[in-house]
Amino acid sequence: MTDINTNALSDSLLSVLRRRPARFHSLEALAKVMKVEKADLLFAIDLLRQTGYEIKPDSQGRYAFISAPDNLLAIEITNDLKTVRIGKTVYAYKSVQSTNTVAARLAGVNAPEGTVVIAETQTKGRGRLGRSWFSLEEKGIYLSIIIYPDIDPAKTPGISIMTALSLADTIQSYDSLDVGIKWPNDCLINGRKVAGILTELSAEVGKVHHVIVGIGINANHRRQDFPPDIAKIATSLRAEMKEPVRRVEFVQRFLKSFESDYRLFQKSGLKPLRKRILKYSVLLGKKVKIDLKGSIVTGTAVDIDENGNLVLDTTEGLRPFNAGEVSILRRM
Ligand code: BT5
Repeated sequence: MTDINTNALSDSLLSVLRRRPARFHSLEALAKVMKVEKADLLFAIDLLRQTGYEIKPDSQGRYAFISAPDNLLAIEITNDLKTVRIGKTVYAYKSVQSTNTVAARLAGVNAPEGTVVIAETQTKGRGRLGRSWFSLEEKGIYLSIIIYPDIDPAKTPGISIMTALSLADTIQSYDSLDVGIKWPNDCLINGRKVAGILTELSAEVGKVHHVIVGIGINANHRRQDFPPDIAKIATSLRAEMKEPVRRVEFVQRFLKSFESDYRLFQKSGLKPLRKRILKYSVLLGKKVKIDLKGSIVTGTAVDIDENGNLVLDTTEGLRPFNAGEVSILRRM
């Protein structure tokens, strides 16, 4: 696990400089305000610059904040984040095996609800059923949110589709991208996968201990950045928008959207979210097949119900499914 966090002094220096961007401050004034030595400040400035911050000196040796890097640093994500709980605590890493694994460990020691684990890359990023998630360094967004929903474990499948909704709203807020949700856990743009969700839980009968909501987003990948097998099915925000996206801003918008959907979900389940989910669903009205670990059922997708099940109209009537691999058979 490689850390990329700044330290407490550089963080507070940053927040002082940032209050007045592009304005120069003398080291003497900063040292006085912050009650530290000038030498420590020079060390902190150096650390911030190494992390990618543009901090400029003038001819009189005064310093000004110019710009922040688009690195997924804890201090950047929490800076001016408009949420109450989600993302208020952030653990940021350059590289981890899987953000879901780190988050599960933190949930085991009661990290606060809304804690986010985020990384620039994952060496063992995972999808469902032991599949892997391609986690290209510094191009994507790989994050996990820890939540402790006070709900029946049977309702937890709804969390994936709820998250897909928050993600779809965030993606659509860019350039009105034509995003869709493919039940149960994908966001697509023009039929290609731009993001996937992996929800993992710890529960016992009647009680959820914690849920880790893992989200992988292809943000700034160019088409040629994907290996051939994934290139066929994947896209990125950059490939669709024809320009890079600021990942920190995307994460902040997403956390805000997630917080508001999660609040509704905790109160009333998927009921208040269903209409919006259905609006994004790419399966509704389509003839599909669902692979249930070997047995295949075909039918027309007609609904996503209040438990997050996909409802198919089959030869045996309406049937709800709470998991499975779905593919569209033909357009209707
Ligand atoms: C998913 O699984 O779509 C869930 C992916 C969740 C990834 C996040 S990243 C942060 C957190 N930490 C983790 O370790 N995981 C979560 P699934 O529906 O099983 O889809 C996996 C399949 O998607 C693979 O078998 C590939 O075919 C394809 N795939 C892999 N990487 C991809 C990518 N970057 N973009 C699009 N498709 C990809």
